[in-house]
Amino acid sequence: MNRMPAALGHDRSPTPRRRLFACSFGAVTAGLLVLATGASADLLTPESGGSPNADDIDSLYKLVLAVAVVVFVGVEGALLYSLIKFKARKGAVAAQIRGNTNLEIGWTVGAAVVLVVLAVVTFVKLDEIRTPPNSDAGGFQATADGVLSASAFRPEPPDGKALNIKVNGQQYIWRYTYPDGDENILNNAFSYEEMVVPTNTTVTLDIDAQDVAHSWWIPALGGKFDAIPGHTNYTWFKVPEPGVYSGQCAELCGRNHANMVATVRAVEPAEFERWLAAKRREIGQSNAAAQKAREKIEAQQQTGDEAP
Ligand SMILES: [Cu+2]
Repeated sequence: MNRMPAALGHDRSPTPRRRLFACSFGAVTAGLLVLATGASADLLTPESGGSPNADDIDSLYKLVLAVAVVVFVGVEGALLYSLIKFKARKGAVAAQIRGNTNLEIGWTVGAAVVLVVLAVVTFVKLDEIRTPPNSDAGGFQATADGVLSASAFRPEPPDGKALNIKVNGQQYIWRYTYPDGDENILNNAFSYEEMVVPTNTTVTLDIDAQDVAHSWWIPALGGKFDAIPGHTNYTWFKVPEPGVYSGQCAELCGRNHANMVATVRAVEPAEFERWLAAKRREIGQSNAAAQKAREKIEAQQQTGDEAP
């Protein structure tokens, strides 16, 4: 018997119901993407307002968007105008024009000028986005004698003074190590998930990862930066006003990736100093308590060994 499998014999042409499903699926997907605040940021443009580099990225984006909108409206407008004005009518055929030298030179040069202007503006802005400025007069002063950990790769502000924080991505949490002037980084203050920073202070970040690739992203404080094991990426921000800026690991890094949130809390420099001192005290006390517990266990083991 010559029987065709049901799936092969099935009619694949679009039915109204299938078309409706495809349209609804597309609309729901687009709606979810728009509603995903982290992904859509400022809806149409990148988030800004937290740091000068984020503001520069935002203004550059808006400039490119404005030029693109003008080009789009111009091209589509000319197309629509021509479609309506020169629509074929009974007995009338629109003139067929080829080889209009002025027109062809015009749109070639015009497009080139647009690209050159955008390229120049982008490279000028890129420098401002990459290079951190000096801290403001009211910023955190503990680094007055210069950078605490200099690097040949990290862009530094012109006066070389910045608060450097190390950002380490781990499945599934962010760890921040604060400078201490101590050679041994293990003695430095650290925190998880929430980074506390002083306002009006240039903060440079050294970003890496402990296990797999992560991505550091606080939208209002600048672009995404890959956090990769064995490689350090650098960025910076300077927050003018106290406030909380939220972000999220932006690289699928495992089953709990969605829980890998990050927060930057900007506080007045004096409050930052108090917070840092309290953190150091807490960590010092915990280390002392752990040391005591270790000694006690060792002593117990020794007496246990000595007993018959
Ligand atoms: Cu991650």
